[in-house]
Amino acid sequence: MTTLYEVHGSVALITLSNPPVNGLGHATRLSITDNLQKANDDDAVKSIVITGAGKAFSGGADIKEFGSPKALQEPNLLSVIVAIEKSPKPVVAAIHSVCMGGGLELALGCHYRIAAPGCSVALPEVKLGLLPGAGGTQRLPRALGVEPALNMIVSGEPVKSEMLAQIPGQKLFDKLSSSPDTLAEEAFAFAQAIAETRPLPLVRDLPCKHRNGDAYFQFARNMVKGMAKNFPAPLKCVDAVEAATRQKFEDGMRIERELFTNLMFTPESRALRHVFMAERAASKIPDVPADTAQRAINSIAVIGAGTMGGGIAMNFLNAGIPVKMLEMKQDALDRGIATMRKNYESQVKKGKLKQDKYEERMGLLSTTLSYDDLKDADMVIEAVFEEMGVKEKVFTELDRVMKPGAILASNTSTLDLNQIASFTKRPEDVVGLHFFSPANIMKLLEVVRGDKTAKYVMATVMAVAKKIRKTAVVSGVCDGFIGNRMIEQYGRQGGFLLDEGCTPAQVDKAIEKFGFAMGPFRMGDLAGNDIGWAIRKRRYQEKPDMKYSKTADLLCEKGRFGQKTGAGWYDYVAGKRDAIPNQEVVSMIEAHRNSLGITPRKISDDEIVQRLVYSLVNEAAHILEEGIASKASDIDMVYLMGYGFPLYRGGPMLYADQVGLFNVVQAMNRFAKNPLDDASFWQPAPLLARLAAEGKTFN
Ligand code: T1G
Repeated sequence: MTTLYEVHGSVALITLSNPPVNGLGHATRLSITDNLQKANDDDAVKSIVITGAGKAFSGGADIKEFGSPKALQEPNLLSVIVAIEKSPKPVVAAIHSVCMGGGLELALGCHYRIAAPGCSVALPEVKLGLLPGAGGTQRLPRALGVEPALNMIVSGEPVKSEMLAQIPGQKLFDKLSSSPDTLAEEAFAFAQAIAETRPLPLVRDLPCKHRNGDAYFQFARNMVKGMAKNFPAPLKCVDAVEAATRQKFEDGMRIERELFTNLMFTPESRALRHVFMAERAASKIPDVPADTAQRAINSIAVIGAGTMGGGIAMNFLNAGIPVKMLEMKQDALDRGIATMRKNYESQVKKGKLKQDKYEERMGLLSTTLSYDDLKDADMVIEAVFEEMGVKEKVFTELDRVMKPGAILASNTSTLDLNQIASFTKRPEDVVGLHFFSPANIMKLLEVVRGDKTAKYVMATVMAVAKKIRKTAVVSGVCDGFIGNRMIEQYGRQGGFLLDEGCTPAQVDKAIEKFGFAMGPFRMGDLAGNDIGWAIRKRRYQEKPDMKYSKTADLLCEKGRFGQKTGAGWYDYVAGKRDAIPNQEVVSMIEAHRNSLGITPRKISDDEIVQRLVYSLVNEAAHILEEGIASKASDIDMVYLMGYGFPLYRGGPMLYADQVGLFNVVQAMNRFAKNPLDDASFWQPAPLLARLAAEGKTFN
């Protein structure tokens, strides 16, 4: 059973009990209608209360059911809500903690609603590429008023129950309990008080008008169009709510249903639902049970007060965790702290951070020039120069001073974590925490698991990642881990495209039209072309037969490192980020082509996008085969959260699934025939070839 049934005097209590968030899956829906019937059949029962067990009233429809027949299996959510409305005995919703999506729609079908203060109330369906599909677009405007309802539906953002209760004329809540603890008894008392009240009030019978609807909805559409970009759902939310003001209830419900069903099958909704589940799946490590004991992390040490060290430290200060920062010289410390202050002060100026919060956070920061001061920290994260000799010195010192049980983390982005761990006598306590710059902004955190990293260390850092609001993805040890290993192939394809006839702007525009935040050349200018240059120089030694275009080296030899030197693939005007195409660079590329005897050809945007994106997919398939990543959705999270892959496409692996792996392999076979490309790279990874041959998908 996924609802509990009790009778107390003349009140029947139906408690949703489907952990973790009382998702309204089929079994729960059936259990609600069965118990509703039971309550109506029991003469001793005069009124009914519905509430939720655990940490939510209800988190809505069961997202895990979407796409399966169960989602529509009767009683579907619409039928459950109608059954509640038709109940001859009054039904009171006792709402607490979280009341979202279908959970709120269920409550709107009840005759009365009592909410505890502090409850998060939302219709977040738009964040899944949908709109409320069980009457939310028709009932909420009736209960709350058209404009506050439309704001909630289009934003999907939660609003606190006490805020909603203050909206003039609202009929969403009949009352707020004086506290969460008194909700149950107040709901019971209310249910007894209205037991004989008739007629039973129905939200669907409330009027729903907007005094100047045409103008308002036109304004709403213009606003939504701007923020919706590649997502169709927000505009459909406006359509559905407008229907509530213009149609009879049942007609409005039909319009909502049609809009909802259409959105369910859009690739954008498929992508957003995939991301919702992928983000939560990433925190689960197949061989580390959820109940693995964790270490308490109440204090952090950060080695290095540079850009990365400062950004890393801010994450913990923001989470209220004290940080002790070490540098070799006082002026480096002073510079690092000044940068952190500047970051916080700009947030205060923008109104994103209160002054007292800023001071509170900086109050948690201490500094030192001596390793011995770090010994009591629960975890230390080094963000020093990316060179193995330096890492060795740092970890030897850390091994000497840190207390037993401390976690020793490296922020390395490319170096071998197992080798770093070997500099200590406690490799089981060594882990990689690869933050992405700017570390206090980027959500992605690659957690690099060494061969000897202990399971409790993994469990601990994954929990810490959630606490500092990072999306953590576990990576095995290889050069570049997941993201940087994939982007190296993406960058190689960008270079070959230049050799074969493209300009940097053509490549960037094509992939930005596909949805990337930035193409490879604008991104190189932002990150610094010298970073890729250093990696290629290492590559030329390690893998002399790995093919690269020389154009990026030629660019760096001219000192055109990008925005930091005012010029890279593009020119930049001081203080502006606009990438201005530079004829000298284009001529340099043309001259380089001539020197190779290459006749430039016109390359379509489709080919540009396919070669860039499929290079990610093929390298990712190798990463999966080698067990560097444990699941394809983890790779999607890396690319969505750290590399600007378009959210509405769900990540490279979901995108490849939607194109069809057979088609991806076909395209790769074509690229392999191009003598100027790298035929050996375009041999499909065995996993990809197998899935394509079997008509299967990554996800
Ligand atoms: N369905 C299924 N599972 C869900 C779920 C849901 N609606 N919400 C959460 N979970 C799982 C989640 O996958 C994770 O599972 C666990 O619960 C804890 O989640 C017809 C069609 C409710 C605020 O969009 O916003 O109703 O990883 O880590 O931080 O109009 O979950 O443990 O296996 O996020 O405390 C609309 C989505 C659905 C709400 C709790 N509802 N959920 O946050 O825990 S569509 C939503 C959330 C709908 C109707 C339409 C949050 C939360 P696991 P968590 P949390």
